[in-house]
Amino acid sequence: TKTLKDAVAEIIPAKQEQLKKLKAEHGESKLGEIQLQHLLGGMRGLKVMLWEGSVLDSETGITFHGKSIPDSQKVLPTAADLGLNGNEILPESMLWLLLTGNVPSKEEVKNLSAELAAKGALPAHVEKIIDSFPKTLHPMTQFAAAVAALNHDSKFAAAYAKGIKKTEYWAPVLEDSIDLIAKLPAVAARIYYNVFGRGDGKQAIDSSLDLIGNYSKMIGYGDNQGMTDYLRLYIAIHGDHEGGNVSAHTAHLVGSALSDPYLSYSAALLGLAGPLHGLANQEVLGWALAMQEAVGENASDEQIKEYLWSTLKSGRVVPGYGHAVLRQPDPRFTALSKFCDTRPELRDSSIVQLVQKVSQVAPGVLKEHGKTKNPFPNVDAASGCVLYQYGLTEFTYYTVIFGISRAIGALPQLVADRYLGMPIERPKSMSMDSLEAFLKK
Ligand code: NMX
Ligand code: MLT
Repeated sequence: TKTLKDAVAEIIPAKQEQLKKLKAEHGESKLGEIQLQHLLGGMRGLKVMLWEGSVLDSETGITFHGKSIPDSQKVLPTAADLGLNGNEILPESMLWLLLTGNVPSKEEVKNLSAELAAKGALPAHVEKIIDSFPKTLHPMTQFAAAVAALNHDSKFAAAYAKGIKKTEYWAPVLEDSIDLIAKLPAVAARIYYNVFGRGDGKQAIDSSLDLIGNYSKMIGYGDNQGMTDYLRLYIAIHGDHEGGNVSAHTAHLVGSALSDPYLSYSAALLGLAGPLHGLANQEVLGWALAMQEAVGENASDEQIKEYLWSTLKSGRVVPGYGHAVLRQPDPRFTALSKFCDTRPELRDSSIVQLVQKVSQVAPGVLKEHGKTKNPFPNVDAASGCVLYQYGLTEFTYYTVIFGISRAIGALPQLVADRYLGMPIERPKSMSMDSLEAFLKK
């Protein structure tokens, strides 16, 4: 049985060779052309980043090292495989896949889970920082600040200060990444306790449980098997969405300055906190509840249409719909909806039913509206209503759960960036005057 560090070390020579060959054989090959509209349009579609863990296809959605969500559900070890309750993928299994490209054995996941539990406790200074925040400070701001403060103990920053060789950077970056992932549940649970007074404020880590089994227990859902299963699935499938999304891209950019994983991931969380990105899951719930309030529990299609139009006419976006890359319903939305179909407590929930109904009505309205390139639901359309139904009703907290997850995708790429020797990211920018001058030539 390998450790995760051994498994990463094992793939590095082949990855380095692959990069060397690509550079040597295709260094000057064209991957497309840059037009002015790209520069002005958020760089949509430009192939300008290396990202190993996953690739997003506009029609079929995300694959993790070539595996779709259903493929991953078939092969990745679950809680039951570790002798725990529950049949959903463990985020530890996804982390292993994203870091190495290989499916881990049950034993490997079990050992990784135990390592994460052993490393999960918070240093006293971070507990104090979280405890000192006003309850009115948004949970995502608290999350990012606490994660940045964890860099006090960064192994990479300490090794860099001592003059570690460039070829060895990846090992302390991996160590910091594992330490950080291990501590995210305790950070998130302490924020939940401090702001909302729910869960276990003492953050006790149970060494017999997996990462998210522990998290669920810490936020007060240890006895709710449905919620624990949901959190495992949610956190496993939100982990990676290729490199160009705001949070992953930010972690990669900040990491390219050799900022350690804590600083890089803290910056990523601040991007995730924007309403067009991760905060959309908070926005969806607020919006859906306001609709429920306005039109009652059993809204007709017509009432939903009217509500959608009132949102659009007021100049707001419909949260949970559209995507910068996807042009079909998000397979993560489909996976979460399937989860709801298998659980009577969710199938019969009025808020889950409303969200499902909206997903059938909204695409027609958004098509008629004619602006968005993708009228279909993204993952955020579905993720919050399940939390709400299970009693986690404080929706300003929802993006924190997304933030636990994204680490599982963004941090593996930081490790790859370091073993591949990726340089500092520094694209060329242009002013409008310099663009005009350039285009006149
Ligand atoms: N409701 C209303 N208008 C929309 C929507 C929507 N859901 N989605 C896109 N549009 C508009 C968009 O604002 C833009 O308008 P304008 O020309 O006036 O600036 C126009 O349609 C074209 O936008 P697109 O090219 O389709 O989308 P883009 O790639 O720029 O942005 C999102 C992608 C995801 C930011 C956008 O679809 C959106 O704002 N969706 C709602 C927020 C959301 O659900 N975000 C979560 C994304 C997933 N995540 O977890 O991060
Ligand atoms: C994500 O998971 O990061 C979102 O779907 C946004 C994106 O991919 O651009």
